[in-house]
Amino acid sequence: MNALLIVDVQNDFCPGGALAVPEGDEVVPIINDLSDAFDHVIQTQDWHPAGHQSFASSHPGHDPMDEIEVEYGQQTLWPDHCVQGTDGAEFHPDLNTTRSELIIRKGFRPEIDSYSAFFENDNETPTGLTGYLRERDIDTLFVVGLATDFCVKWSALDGRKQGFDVYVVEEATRGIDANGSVAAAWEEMNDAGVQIISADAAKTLA
Ligand code: VGL
Ligand code: ZN
Repeated sequence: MNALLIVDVQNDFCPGGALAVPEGDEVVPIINDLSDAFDHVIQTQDWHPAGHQSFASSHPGHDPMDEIEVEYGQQTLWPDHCVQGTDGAEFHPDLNTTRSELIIRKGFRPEIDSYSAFFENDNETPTGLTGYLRERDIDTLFVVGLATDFCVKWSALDGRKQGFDVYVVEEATRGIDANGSVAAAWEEMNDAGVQIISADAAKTLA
């Protein structure tokens, strides 16, 4: 059984937002079209408390995109984004969310960032998604959304790690692309057995 997993299609990741992904809003109509084709739709929502550890503003002397060492390893620092309860954390207003059966919020622990829909960035704190999918007999995920090189990539890789079949719909994602990170992300996903397909192909498999 298949599900569409819509990753972080939120105002802050779209043009005009705090951590805007170039052309991030262009995925919205493509995703809406896909949502209609799938029997099951799941979303993630980046959902940080103010003062989150991943925010550069929490580390005096640091700027967004700096890397720092934290308890669980390297952490990229970001502009303040997707703060709980703010407009930036809301889904893009044109995203059709009515068919979403589950919305996983992530990144709400002040000291741990969370890119993946499955695990936080310590690689061990689960979001609960694996259990949810197994209990519902969902074995195949079609991943779309933002950003290709962070939350989409880590969700796809962890999906494979957890034993799911994973497709990423290429034109339904956009990336931040720091130093070629989008090209590297496609390669990493491909190497992990993630299948990269078009929206048309995804619809025929839905
Ligand atoms: C994301 C950086 C920080 C993402 C979330 O959705 O890809 N990237 N928080
Ligand atoms: Zn975030």
